[in-house]
This record gives sequence, C-alpha cells and structure tokens, in this order.
Amino acid sequence: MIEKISIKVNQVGYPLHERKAAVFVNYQGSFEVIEEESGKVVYSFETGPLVSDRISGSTVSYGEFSRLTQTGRYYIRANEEFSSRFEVKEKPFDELHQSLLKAFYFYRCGADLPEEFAGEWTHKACHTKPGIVYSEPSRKLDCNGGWHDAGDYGKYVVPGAKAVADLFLAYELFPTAFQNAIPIPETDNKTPDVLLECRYELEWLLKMQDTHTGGVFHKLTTLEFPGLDVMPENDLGDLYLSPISATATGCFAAIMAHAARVYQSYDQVFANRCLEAALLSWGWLQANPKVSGFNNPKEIVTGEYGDEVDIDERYWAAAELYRTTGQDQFHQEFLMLAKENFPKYSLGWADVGGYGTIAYLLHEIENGNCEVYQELAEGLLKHADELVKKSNNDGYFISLQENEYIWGSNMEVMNNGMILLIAELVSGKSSYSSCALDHVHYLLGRNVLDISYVTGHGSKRVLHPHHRPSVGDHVADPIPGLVIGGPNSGLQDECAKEHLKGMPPARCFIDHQDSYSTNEVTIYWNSPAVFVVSRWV
Ligand code: G3I
Ligand code: 9MR
Ligand code: ZN
Repeated sequence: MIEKISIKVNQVGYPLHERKAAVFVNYQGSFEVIEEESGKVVYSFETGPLVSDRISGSTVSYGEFSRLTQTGRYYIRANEEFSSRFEVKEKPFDELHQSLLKAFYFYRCGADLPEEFAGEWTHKACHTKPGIVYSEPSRKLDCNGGWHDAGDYGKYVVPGAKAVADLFLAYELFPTAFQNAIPIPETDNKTPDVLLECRYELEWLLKMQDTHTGGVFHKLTTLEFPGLDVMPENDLGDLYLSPISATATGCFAAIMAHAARVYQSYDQVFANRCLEAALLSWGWLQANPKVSGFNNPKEIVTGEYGDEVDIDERYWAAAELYRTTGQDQFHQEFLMLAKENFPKYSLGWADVGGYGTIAYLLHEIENGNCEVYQELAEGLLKHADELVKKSNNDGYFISLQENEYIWGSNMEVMNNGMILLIAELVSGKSSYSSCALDHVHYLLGRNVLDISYVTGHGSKRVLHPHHRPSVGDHVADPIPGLVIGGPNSGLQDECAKEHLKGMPPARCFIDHQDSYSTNEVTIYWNSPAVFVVSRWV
C-alpha cells in the first residue's frame, strides 16, 4: 500500500522567532503556507529530500518555513493536501502552559473540586478515610490530600516527588512563566500559584513519613484498582499504606530539602518543617544502608513503582541537602555516591540521578567552588549532544530511539527536552533549546499519527484517555491539559495487543480509554511538559 501524502505540524503553534518546520509524509516538493482567514498564500517553500524513517514506518521530508515572520493563523498545503491549523506568534504556548499547570488542580484528592475552579469537571472530596498501615493494621494515619497519580486514584511517593521536582525546577529556572494566577482556591497574590499547588502535594507527602523512624511509606492505595468509570468520591475501598521503602524515603528527603529552599522566602515555618522532615528521612537512610527494593505486598495489586536500585535516590537527597544546608557532611556523601556507576542524567521515576546532578550543578554555578562540577557538567553536555545528534537523524526530529517507545514514552520525550534546556543553561548554547522545541512540536502533533498528546489542545487531540474521572463524569470532553503516555511498542494491555500488533514503534498508540499502556495520563508526564514549555512562556 502506498501511504497517502500528509503534513504534520505542531497543532498549537510556533514561536515567531524560532525555527519553524513541518514534516511531510510521502511527499517532496513545493508547499505553501496559507493564512487561514483570507485563504491567501503567504509563502511558498520547498521541502528537503525524502528519507525513510523506520521508527514511524514512513517516508518523510522536512519543510522549513522559518522565514515566515508574520504573526497569524495558518495551514500548509502541498499537492492538495492540508495540514492542521496552527498559530505563529510571539508566545503561542501561554494558554497551554496554564492548562498543563491547572491539570495538577484536577488531580487533587481529598477536597471538593467546585465549579468555580473546575468548570464542568467538578467532583466531591474523595479518599478521605485514614490509611491503614499494611504491616500493622491497627495503626491508622491521616493521609488526606495530595494528587492522584494518574488515571487511577493511587498516591505514590516516588512519582509524586518527581512531579514536584519538575515544577520546582521550572519555577526556579523560568520564573517569568509563573507570573499569572492559575487560579486555584489558595491564590493569595503573594505566593506564586505553582508553589501553592505543589504545597498541596507536599502536605500529603509529609503525612507519608513515619515520624518514629523517618522512613516513608511507599504508597497509599486501595487493594485493587476500581472500575474505569468510578468517580473518585465513589471509590470507597479501604486505603492502605504500603511498607516503607528506601526509594520513597530518598525521594522524600530530596524533595523536602528542595522545598525548604523554595518556600524560604514565602513561609519560613513551612520551609523549616520541610527541612526537619528531610533530615529525619536522611537519618533513616543512614541507618538503613542496604535495603531491598519495594515489592507489592501480596494483596495489593495497584501500581508498584518497583525499583531495586536506591543509590540514585540517595544521591539526589545528598545533593539537595547539601544545596539547602551547605553542610560538608552532605557534600562528602554526594561526592562519594557520585563515584558509583548509575545514570546521572536520567529524570524518570525509577532513575532519579539527573535531579541530583542538576541540584549539584546549579549549586556550584551559584557558589563557584567546582570540583566534581566539571565532570558532571561535561557529562551533561555530552549527553545533550547525543540527544541532538539522535534528533537530527530522526524523521520527526526527536531523540527517542527505536527501543525507547516504552510505557510513558512522552515522558522520555519531555525529560530529554528538560536535559536539553539544562544544557542550554549550563553552556549558553541556543542550539540545545531549538532541539528541545522540536520535542514540543512532536508532543503537539508533529508526529506520524498527527495527534496532539495533550488533552484539550490541538485540532486532532486525544479524546479518550485512560483516566477515571474523564470516563466517569458524563462530560463529553476529557479534563484538559493532561499529557498522555504515548506510543508504547511493548503492547502491554489487551486493547493495544488487539489493535497495534506489528506496528512500527511510533505508531503503537491508540486513543481508546481501555489502553492504559499507551493512553493513560500521570502527574509526572505533565510535570516535565510544564518545565519544557516554560522556556517559551
Ligand atoms: O526500562 C525498560 C527498558 O529497558 C526495556 O527495553 C523496555 C521494554 O519494554 O521496558 C522498559 O521498562 C518499562 C518501564 O515501564 C519503563 O519505565 C516496562 O516495560 C513497563 O512495564 C513499565 O511501565 C510502568 C507501568 O506503570 C507498569 O509498571 C510505567 O513506567 C509507569 O509509568 C506505570 O505507572 C502506572 C502506575 O503503576 C499506576 N498508576 C498509573 C501509572 C501510569 O500508567
Ligand atoms: O487502570 C489501571 C491503570 O491506572 C494502571 O496503570 C494499569 C497498570 O497497572 O492498570 C489499570 O488497571 C487495569 C488492570 O491492571 C487490569 N484490569 C483492567 C484495569 C483497567 O480498567
Ligand atoms: Zn482521591
């Protein structure tokens, strides 16, 4: 079968002064940019040569139209085929950014979401019962609050810490992107809303710490997942605190130490509480140097977030505690852990080493006493150079390799975007950010499926995410601003197995509510997208 000609664009838009390009499938030649309102051809350009792209299973060419420097709404035409509409303007992502941030409000657990803040996506307070300590059932703890993890209603410490870390970093590195109210009920026109929203999660995280030992319970969930159309307030099963884990405790210590810095100028009492909690957890880590990884207890079958390796979590915690307190003991610990071999530039929920590296680099940039700095900074730039090289060889100009279209591949896409932007900061080279922007274009429709992986944004956007409130609420549209997991060639659910067998990796996605391994949503897929998009707000 000869594939039809099609034209893929970022369906939201292109920043006026950045490189602009579309990807053409099965077409090489001239193309026109047409202004939507007048129907006038504003520019004609030529595509590059056709190349075969195995990851998407198509033949593609690249059509740049950077010379278009007039704001407006446009579409592209080639050989009587048309692209989706898109904007060209100074700041095309402002609304998207607000919506990606507002998504965290929609993930809130334990509070009513009234119409004033939630529009048509209201629901009543949920999961308000105290949590039962699984290993000690007579012990019950208040675990109200926080964000649901994903399309399910579990609350898990490790991914929660990743999500907050991304939002903190976005706020610290791109503060001007956070000047507007989201708005949320706590808006006080003093504290940036993003920090108020993060505090909602942090207050819950604090409840997950066992204050006797400093260890942190791995997660709070029902025994099983509820049905797909169950609204949060109707999910009434008992809530269990799974056992303490080293990975949860390490991430907790790290994010609390980071929080202590971030809130210092807004609420010192809270900042001190966070630091004390971090130190208590650090004590647990010191007292428990060798711990085996977390496994679901027998009766609990919700998300496991299992991870055998806790050295990266300890490395992250040491870096943040060093950055916050300036104390040499944490520096020494960090330097010792830095000698070990584990991924130092990864920002996934299992491999959090990248956060430790970023914390350390930013500390040294500010304080200028470089030691291991040089090595880590060079490593980061080398890693970013690799990402650029891979992106230049990809049909859609992103850095994922064939075997990286895994569960939550869009997180990989955005995490790589984050690393590229950190590399820009460290090196001052703008070529890194232009590659990061290509990753945003992919997320918003410039991909082989011509689909925007953010609900509510783009003309051909995901409509049926695996997200319980969106399935159960009888509102036609899903909650907006949710980043979807994306193509996963592992075909790890029945729906994917049935519909996607034999597809090239980048096509292993289906916009069906049953496909949790391709079409679910999570807080930690939203958060790196907030970070990356903040660069252009
Ligand atoms: O890292 C390996 C890679 O080396 C290998 O080549 C590839 C081949 O399949 O697999 C990669 O591992 C995958 C891993 O995610 C990567 O992070 C596993 O196959 C895959 O099963 C695993 O999926 C995780 C999934 O839970 C199942 O455990 C997702 O990362 C994780 O985001 C997801 O999280 C769930 C929670 O459990 C429950 N709440 C919803 C949430 C999102 O779906
Ligand atoms: O809905 C669940 C989703 O949030 C998880 O990511 C996924 C993997 O752990 O599991 C989903 O639940 C499914 C369960 O694992 C198997 N039966 C069907 C459930 C979806 O309705
Ligand atoms: Zn809830």
